[in-house]
This record gives sequence, C-alpha cells and structure tokens, in this order.
Amino acid sequence: MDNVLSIILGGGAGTRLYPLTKKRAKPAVPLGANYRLIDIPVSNCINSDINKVYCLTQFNSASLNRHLSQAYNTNIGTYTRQGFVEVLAAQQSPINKAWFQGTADAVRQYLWLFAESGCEEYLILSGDHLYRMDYRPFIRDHRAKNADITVAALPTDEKRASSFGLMKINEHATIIEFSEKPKGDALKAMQCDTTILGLDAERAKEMPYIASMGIYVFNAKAMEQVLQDDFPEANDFGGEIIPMAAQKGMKVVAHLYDGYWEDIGTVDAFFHANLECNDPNPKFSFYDRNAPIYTQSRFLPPSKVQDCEIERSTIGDGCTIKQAKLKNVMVGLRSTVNEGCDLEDTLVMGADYYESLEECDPASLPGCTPIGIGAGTKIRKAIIDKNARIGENCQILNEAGVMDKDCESEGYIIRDGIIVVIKDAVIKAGTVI
Ligand code: ADQ
Ligand code: ADP
Repeated sequence: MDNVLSIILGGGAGTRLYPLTKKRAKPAVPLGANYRLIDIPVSNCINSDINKVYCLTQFNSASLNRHLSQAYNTNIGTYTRQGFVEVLAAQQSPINKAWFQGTADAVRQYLWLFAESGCEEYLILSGDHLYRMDYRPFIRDHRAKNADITVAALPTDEKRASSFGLMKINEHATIIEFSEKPKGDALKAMQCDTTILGLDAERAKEMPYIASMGIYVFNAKAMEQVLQDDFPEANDFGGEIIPMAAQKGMKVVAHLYDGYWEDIGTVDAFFHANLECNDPNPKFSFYDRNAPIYTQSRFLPPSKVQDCEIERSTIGDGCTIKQAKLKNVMVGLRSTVNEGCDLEDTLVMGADYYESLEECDPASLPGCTPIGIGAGTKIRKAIIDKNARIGENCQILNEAGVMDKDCESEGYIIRDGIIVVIKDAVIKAGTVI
C-alpha cells in the first residue's frame, strides 16, 4: 500500500449540508458525539495501511487543520512510515482560478503535488460518507484486473438509485455504460441483472441497479492522461471523467462492496445516520476492535450525568447533564444540558471549549446565555450546532411541521423538517420555534 496516495474530496460549495458548513469546512463537521466527518475516511486509510493522505477543501478552516494535526500526527506521520494527513485548500495561482470547479478540477489543480509523491495509484475518496471499508481488496482487485480506473460499486434499489451514478457491467466487471443520476426512462434503462455481482436471485430482484460510491482507484498515469490530455475541460468525476474514460476505451471496471455505506452529505441523511448509531444493533458502529475509528485525544473528563432519564442515547466526552430527560439523543463533547430539559430525536453537537464561570455567570452578568441547553427547554427533531447558547424554557419543537424555513438572522433554519440551530447562535430564553 506504500504506492497508494489517498485523496479525500472534502467538499465543494457546501450547500447541501448548510448551515453546518457555514463556519467550517465540511470535513470538520462533528459526527457521532466525539468525531468529525474526516475521521471516517482517514481511519479507513490507516486501517488499510495507507498512510499518505491529502484532503482537498474549498476553504481552509482552522478547526480542520488543528483536528488533523492533533489527531493523526503520531498515528501516521512517524519518520519511518513517511506518512501524512494534510489539507490542500483551493488557492489562486497564475494558471488557476480561485475555486475548484468540481471534483476532477480539484484533483487537477494539485496533480503536480500528487506526482511528487511518486505513488502509482491514487485512491479518490469522499469526505461525507459513513462506512467502514478495507481498501486493500479494492486496490488488489484493481491491480489484478489491470485496470486504468476501478469504481467501488454497491447494489441498490429503485428508490435510492436516481441519486447515484449508475453503471452496467459485463461478465468481467468492465463498465460498459455509466450514467450520472439518471431520472425517469433513463433510470429504468440502467436496470441490470445484479446476480453478475454475486447477489442471489431474491436480492438481485430487490436491488436491480449498480451504484457508484464515488470512490475510485486511478492509475497515476491514467489520471494525468484524462485530466490533462484527454478531457482538460471536464470538471467532475461522476458526471464527466468516468463515463468519458469508459467511452474512450480505457479499462474502467467495477469492484463490489456489499457492506453498510451511507452518503451523509445532506442535512436529512446526516441527521438520520447519526441518530441510527443510537440503535441497539446499529448498522454502523464506531467501535471495531480491528478497525477503530480514530479521532483527536482531547483528554476531557468523563461525562457526568445526575438524576436523568435517558433512553437510547449516546453521550460524548466531557459533558454535564442534570435532571434531564433524553430519548434518542446524541450528545456531543463538552455539552451542558441543564435541569428539566426534555430532548428527543436530537443531535447536540457540544462545545469547542468550556466557558469560565466569570464568562457565563448570570449573577454577575444578568441576561447572559451560557453555552449549552438552558433549564426547562424542550427540543424535538433538531440539530444544535457547537457553542450554541439556548436560553431557559425554550420550545424548539416545530409543532407546525414546517419543512423549510430560513431564519438565519434569528440563529436557525429548518431543512427537511429538521431545525438546525447555527454554530455560536444565541436563542433567547422563552423562544418558541
Ligand atoms: P455526488 O456526491 O453528488 O456524487 P459530488 O457533488 O461531485 O458528487 O461530490 C463528490 C464528493 O466530492 C463529495 O464528498 C463532495 O463534498 C466533494 N466535492 C464536490 N465538489 C468539490 C470540490 N469542488 N472540491 C473538493 N471536493 C468537492 C458522487 C458521484 C456519483 C456517486 C456518488 C456517491 O458523482 O456517481 O454515485 O458520489 O455518493
Ligand atoms: P475539538 O475537536 O476538541 O472541539 P477544535 O479543533 O474545534 O477541538 O478546537 C476547539 C479549541 O478551541 C479548544 O480545544 C480550545 O483550545 C479552543 N478555545 C479555547 N477557548 C476558546 C474560545 N473562547 N473561543 C473559541 N475557541 C476556544
């Protein structure tokens, strides 16, 4: 695996996860109480013995850099392993426009640097997927088939199919047709016999489509050829490069992955995938003895829970929860939940730091709203981003069932029926949402 360079696509304009990406790069979005999105692909790389990792983002955020340098320096960067995890942000240069124009353009702008690594294969990953995958069989399969490009593929059903790149393959797993997010008749036309992937007849009937996971292995030479020589104007992998390379006659093959995998790049998918981790037998667990998910060691104190009623919830490090009722809640690090709170189906992302008593003591600072959830507040179906200050006796319930609303100036928005309180927002005592 020393010959493999991993390149994580860390996010474009960040509209789909907005407002979680308002103040940070997408890979820095908190996940699963203690983690960040970037921890998933980076941990998968470490567990697959791949130790050269770049993360491409549109903007460089301090919290992402801090997180990567503190979390992965000792895991990956020792001298003998010559590994690294580094952020590469879009930047202006004499030949480049300021922003990455798409996924392929992002890679194109840094090809010169990737070439310096001397690696023979580039593993292209996404920063917004939840899954645990050993990339080694994927890379070995790419080598065994002598492919130019290998696309990780997942059987899928009709309902989900239209949000993916879909492919048709022959008996050697070579991609003969690739269509990016087809709808209507074009979708139906991508149906195929998925027993070719090894599915039994019943599952093949349920899942008659082969979806691209947006995860690719490219030979370094093939990458240079498609991005620089053949299609210098093409900016996306799924929409342009993959289908054009297949059409041009390059050897583009599929590799079957049949485990849990979820694209969590929208507010709705992100919210549900996080809460599903509370299930007694979750489809994705952050614990696996042989393939752990790593993150920053923060040396936080254990969480304190006093006189609470808690059902099916996950609590991160360094929290204080007093006399509260929690049902299906994910409580992120350094959270404070005060007396009489009632939270259900909610993600509380926590705080980046603890406030000192002088900063948040209502006795000396009348009217101040400390970080955390104020006493007596009720919350349903919401995401409370980091460092939010929710006053006492608020009702964040969306009882009218509003699906979409933009109240950014008041500190929140509603997306797909989920209330999202923005990072650092202040919601005054007694507010009803
Ligand atoms: P999408 O995820 O819709 O489909 P895209 O929006 O190109 O494709 O994003 C792919 C990944 O790259 C995401 O993690 C995204 O955040 C990141 N990204 C997007 N633009 C970027 C940019 N300018 N700079 C850096 N990173 C950027 C893709 C494939 C489909 C496949 C699905 C599976 O195109 O074929 O089915 O992934 O989720
Ligand atoms: P974490 O992953 O632990 O949340 P981050 O990389 O987001 O860490 O950094 C949060 C850091 O912000 C804290 O570790 C802390 O050092 C720092 N910090 C301390 N005080 C403040 C403050 N008043 N405002 C913002 N950040 C602070």
